[in-house]
Amino acid sequence: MGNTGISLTLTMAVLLLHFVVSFSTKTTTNFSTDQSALVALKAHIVSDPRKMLETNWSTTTSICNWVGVACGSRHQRVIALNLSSMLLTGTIPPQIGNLSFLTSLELWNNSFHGPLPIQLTNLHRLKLINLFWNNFYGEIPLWFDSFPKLQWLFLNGNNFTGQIPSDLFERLPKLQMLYLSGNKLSGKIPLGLFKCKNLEYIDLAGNSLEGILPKEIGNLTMLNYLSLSGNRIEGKRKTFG
Ligand SMILES: *[C@@H]1O[C@H](CO)[C@@H](O)[C@H](O)[C@H]1NC(C)=O
Ligand SMILES: *[C@@H]1O[C@H](CO)[C@@H](O)[C@H](O)[C@H]1NC(C)=O
Ligand SMILES: *[C@@H]1O[C@H](CO)[C@@H](O)[C@H](O)[C@H]1NC(C)=O
Ligand SMILES: *[C@@H]1O[C@H](CO)[C@@H](O)[C@H](O)[C@H]1NC(C)=O
Ligand SMILES: *[C@@H]1O[C@H](CO)[C@@H](O)[C@H](O)[C@H]1NC(C)=O
Ligand SMILES: *[C@@H]1O[C@H](CO)[C@@H](O)[C@H](O)[C@H]1NC(C)=O
Ligand SMILES: CC(=O)N[C@H]1CO[C@H](CO)[C@@H](O)[C@@H]1O
Repeated sequence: MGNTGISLTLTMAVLLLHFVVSFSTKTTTNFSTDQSALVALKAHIVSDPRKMLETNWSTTTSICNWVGVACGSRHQRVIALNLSSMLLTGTIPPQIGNLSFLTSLELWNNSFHGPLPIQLTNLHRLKLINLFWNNFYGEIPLWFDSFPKLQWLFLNGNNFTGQIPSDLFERLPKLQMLYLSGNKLSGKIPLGLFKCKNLEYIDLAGNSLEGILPKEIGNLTMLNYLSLSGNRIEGKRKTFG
């Protein structure tokens, strides 16, 4: 009996140890995954005149204390990144896609440029993407439909070209705000847009869009703001709300 008791206790202790070790290994692994993603981002910033990140984003302190970084309290994973209005110039590296707990990505009012890396699609938890007032260019990627929780999408004031992909919106059921104004988008407003039943704000002003405003606009019962000015779109001006 005594022996069984001891060996049971031992087994439990070994199991517990195993659990603690594997748990902390996992946590560490993912923590440093986030860290290396942010270090990669920092390495892709070519100009930081206010030295916002230079000393603050030091690997000797926890990334959760870095300026612009917010972590979840339970897992200590990065849930929000906000580098807005920091006068930063640079590109977004593919490693951004490793911040797998990210719900909010805000880089607005900087000089980030280049195309958006496809690895952003790994970030299924994103609710907010706010990249307005940068110099991102290229076409608005089709894969922007990979965000089942996305509510707010701000790509206005960049240099995006080409058409708005027609099936872009098929899988964005939660979208409430869509800001694409001040780019160089052309072609027609895709019908797919009107499948986003939760849309409240649509701003497509200041592009080169053309055609007639589709009657399906009436399907968007939540809509209370629509701006199409500065395009070549026909249709009556209409007030919602
Ligand atoms: C980095 O910035 C954050 C937020 O401003 C601040 O709380 C933290 O102390 C800074 N860390 C270092 C090492 O400067
Ligand atoms: C992000 O940072 C900007 C500039 O510091 C601030 O105005 C904005 O409120 C922040 N966003 C959130 C969600 O806290
Ligand atoms: C944009 O960033 C610059 C530099 O930080 C700041 O002076 C300006 O007020 C910001 N604009 C907005 C609208 O926040
Ligand atoms: C992070 O992302 C890059 C590029 O997408 C990838 O090569 C790398 O294996 C990922 N994982 C870690 C732990 O950095
Ligand atoms: C926008 O893109 C065009 C080429 O498509 C380029 O000539 C122009 O310099 C870009 N403008 C900005 C502000 O980045
Ligand atoms: C708009 O609503 C009508 C009537 O409910 C429906 O038949 C049509 O498929 C909808 N169109 C779009 C693009 O969602
Ligand atoms: C415990 C935990 O969150 N593990 C995750 C660590 O990161 C990898 C890659 O992003 C995930 O596959 C694990 O689930």
